[in-house]
Amino acid sequence: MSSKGRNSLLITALLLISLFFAAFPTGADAEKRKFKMSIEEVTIEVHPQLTYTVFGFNGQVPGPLIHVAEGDTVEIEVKNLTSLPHTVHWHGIYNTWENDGVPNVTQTDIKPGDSFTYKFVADPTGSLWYHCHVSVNEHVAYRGMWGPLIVDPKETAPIIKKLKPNKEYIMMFSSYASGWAEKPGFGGLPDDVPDYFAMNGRAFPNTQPIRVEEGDVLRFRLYGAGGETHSLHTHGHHFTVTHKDGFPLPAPYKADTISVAPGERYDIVFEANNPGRFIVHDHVDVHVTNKGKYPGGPITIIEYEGIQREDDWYAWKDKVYDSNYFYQQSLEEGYGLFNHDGHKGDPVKKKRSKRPKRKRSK
Ligand SMILES: [Cu+2]
Repeated sequence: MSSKGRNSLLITALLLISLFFAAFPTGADAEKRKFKMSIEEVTIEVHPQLTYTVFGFNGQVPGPLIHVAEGDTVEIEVKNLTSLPHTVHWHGIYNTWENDGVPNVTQTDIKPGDSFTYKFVADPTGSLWYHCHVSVNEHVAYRGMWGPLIVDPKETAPIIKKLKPNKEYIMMFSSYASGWAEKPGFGGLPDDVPDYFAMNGRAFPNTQPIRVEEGDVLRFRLYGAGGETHSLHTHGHHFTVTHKDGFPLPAPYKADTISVAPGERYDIVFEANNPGRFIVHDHVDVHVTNKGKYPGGPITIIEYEGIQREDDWYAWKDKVYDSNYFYQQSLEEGYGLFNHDGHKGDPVKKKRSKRPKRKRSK
């Protein structure tokens, strides 16, 4: 055979092989994914007037985004670097009981300095999450011990195929009672009155805008991460509620306000079709205050490209923009565990305790 003939035979063979793999996926899409997380005691600036001590996964609030595909085998080693015990519950996962993360029910708590490795298969799909299950009234409600776990389905839900969102945002709601800010290990009592309310751990103006172009289709994944019910309202836009707790709704419905109770998740989708600047906020009126002062709390603003932001009265005219505050960029980076520097806290400044002077005995 001529070398020309051999070459064309080789090319045909390669073409056939690649066609075969394109037509018949090999089943290699269910991956084994191994991650490591630490739990760290840090402080975050919730608001210029409120610095709060938290137990952050990888030292941040929200914790890192864990993004996997349906059927993946996930293994996560969690190391506790704080001075109190914790566990991790994988909220929404059809888990084995030994990996469910409940102290004194499925495991002993993870003591300071110790580690525990959780294993599960990513099933079912959707907007799931993880959180501590020790002293949840304090650790989950006030100390930021939660993060998003997104499991992509093999088959996209019909409503998502129809609406085709091209930008996704994770919004986790919680609150703080400022009296417990510097007292980790305490707080979360029935008579607490939370006085700061937050979206991804921070209260307006420390929250961030959502910058869009006309024609973008936005998907918000809303989480009731703390102890309060929040009621999200979008000005200038109504949305379609597509998922509840990760499950696609049999009958998606339209709304402009949606209540998100503790533990719940809703996915909502809408088109950016009304250029301007529009507030998106918690409609529980007392929540849009910081220590009783309006405006504050869970507020963001949809800012369209092409709309100037220079009005000197505009609250965010000088905003230092963090484009990954809602994990919008991380969500586009495929699968893995994604930290975000903007969510990281600072090391706790230990107050110097004066040591009592020892009396020297001669
Ligand atoms: Cu904990």
